[in-house]
Amino acid sequence: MSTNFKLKKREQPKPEPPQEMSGSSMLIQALAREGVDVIFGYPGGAILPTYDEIYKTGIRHILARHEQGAIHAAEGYARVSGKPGVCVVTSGPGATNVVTGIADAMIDSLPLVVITGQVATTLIGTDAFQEADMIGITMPITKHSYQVRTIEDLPRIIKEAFHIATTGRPGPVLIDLPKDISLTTGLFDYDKEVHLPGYQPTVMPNRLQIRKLVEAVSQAKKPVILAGAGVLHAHAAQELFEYVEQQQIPVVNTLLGLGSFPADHELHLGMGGMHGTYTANMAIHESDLLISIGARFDDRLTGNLAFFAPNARVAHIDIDPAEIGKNIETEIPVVGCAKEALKMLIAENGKRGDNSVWRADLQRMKQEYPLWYKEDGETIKPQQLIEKLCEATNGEAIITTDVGQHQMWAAQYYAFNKPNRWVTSGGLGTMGFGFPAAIGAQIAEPSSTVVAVLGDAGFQMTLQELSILQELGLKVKVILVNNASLGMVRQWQQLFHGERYSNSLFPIQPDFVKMAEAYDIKGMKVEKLSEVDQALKEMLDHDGPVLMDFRVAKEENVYPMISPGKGQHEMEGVKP
Ligand SMILES: Cc1ncc(C[n+]2csc(CCOP(=O)(O)OP(=O)(O)O)c2C)c(N)n1
Repeated sequence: MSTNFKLKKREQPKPEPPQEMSGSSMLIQALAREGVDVIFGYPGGAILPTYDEIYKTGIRHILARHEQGAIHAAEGYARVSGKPGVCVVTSGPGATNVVTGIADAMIDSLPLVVITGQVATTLIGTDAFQEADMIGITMPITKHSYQVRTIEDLPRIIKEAFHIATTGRPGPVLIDLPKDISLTTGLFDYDKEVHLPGYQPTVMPNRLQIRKLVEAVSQAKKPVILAGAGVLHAHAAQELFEYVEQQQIPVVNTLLGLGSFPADHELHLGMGGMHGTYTANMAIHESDLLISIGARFDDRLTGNLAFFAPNARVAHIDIDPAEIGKNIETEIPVVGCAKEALKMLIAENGKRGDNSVWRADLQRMKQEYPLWYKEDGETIKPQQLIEKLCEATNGEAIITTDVGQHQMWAAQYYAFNKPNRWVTSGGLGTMGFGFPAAIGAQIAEPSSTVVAVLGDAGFQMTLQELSILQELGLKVKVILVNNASLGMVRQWQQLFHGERYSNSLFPIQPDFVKMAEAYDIKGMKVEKLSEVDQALKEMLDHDGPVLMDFRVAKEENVYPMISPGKGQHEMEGVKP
């Protein structure tokens, strides 16, 4: 039984006799051996030997306009392709500019290999020009961080880095490469097996635990599955579907798990959590068996833990044992890959529990308390904009978002029926993520429609990447849900800070259409509801990138909502 769970199987290259070459040459050779077809990055002094190799070999490199853009693009690429995203930057400020992206990838379990240039080994620790202690800085936000100290270690380190990033629970791995090592020559032997006795992720679940779960399902009257991003990372959407069909258990998605189960399925209850659906949250609250699959019970999902799923036995399937019991007491822990666990559950073909009354109750709840908003027939309601976008793209576009109100509306109103169409910064909540992530997503899937749904504030954090759309012929469509404010901050100030709008409203804004034109991109401003359908059609018909400035109702709030300190059953703003 293999314990090496790869995200996507690569063809194993034939062994090659070891050759003498420089460190930078080794790096590029190793990337080729790992099947890397694109690097996202930005050059500078300490990493120049590697850039020289990039030039000589012609390996594809996307030159972002800021290192943060490069790393979020690598994340978007990883999320959509299932392959590791590779990011190469220089030492010092180049390296510190990717710290947010590394933290983002860590908390959202995205496989990245990040290569940072470093000052020469003889200068490390001397406060040399452009020296930053990247090991010290990134240790808590990577799956592993390496500093290469000798040329002999380099092939092994690169091989281990890819192995660690892509196996078990995926995550970012950093390789800090001092300049002298990249210039030194040594023997490149890339055919040695990875040998990490202390790192052996458990892939196959324990059969006894699976049987306990089967037994619990057969007894449950009110079971619910909570499906998270782990289902997607394990490529297990098909198995989840089969298991749900077999056992007829209703499904709630986490924010990051959207798309792991079809939104239009009768048993799909929507997203749970702070801005989840009433039915999803009440189902968890009332359930007698909660089966979490690849989800980590974060506070945005659970609300006040004291009121979370008070009547439920909890089963938790996760490849990362550290997640089990971290936030929620778990009666049936199942450590292993979600795909393998689901396959075993399907094969067990256990007795279905008698949950027909429960399912009928939940269907009624879904009918009675759907997501809702008030239309006025004139202003563009952001929720309606997303509904129309979903219609116009048949729910099949890849949607990336930033963080804030627009993110929640996209999660609520875009019906994700397929896996890996949804790219959002869930754990870290990183403004500035959505636009570069769309670039990475489009590079991963050049023929798919990629729409970046962004807030006007978040977009302004990484909009310098507009430069590369025309340059690379990327047809990314950017939709600004423009409420002239830091919408989510404004909402919280309205609800919890006595309407004191401290630094959250934009008195003036750039002319986004002119900005688009400056980058040789089609730009459109849309202010009336009556113009939305046509505008979306024009956007999608246009054979190139588009920047759409949708002026939406400024004071719209995201509902329903679980306010801080409240339980899942205490949602406000539910349809009256
Ligand atoms: C880098 C970063 N800084 C600050 C925040 C805190 N924050 C969360 S949402 C938000 C407002 C976002 O405004 P906008 O991008 O316009 O989106 P909207 O909420 O209006 O849809 C802020 C400031 C954050 N999430 N990320």
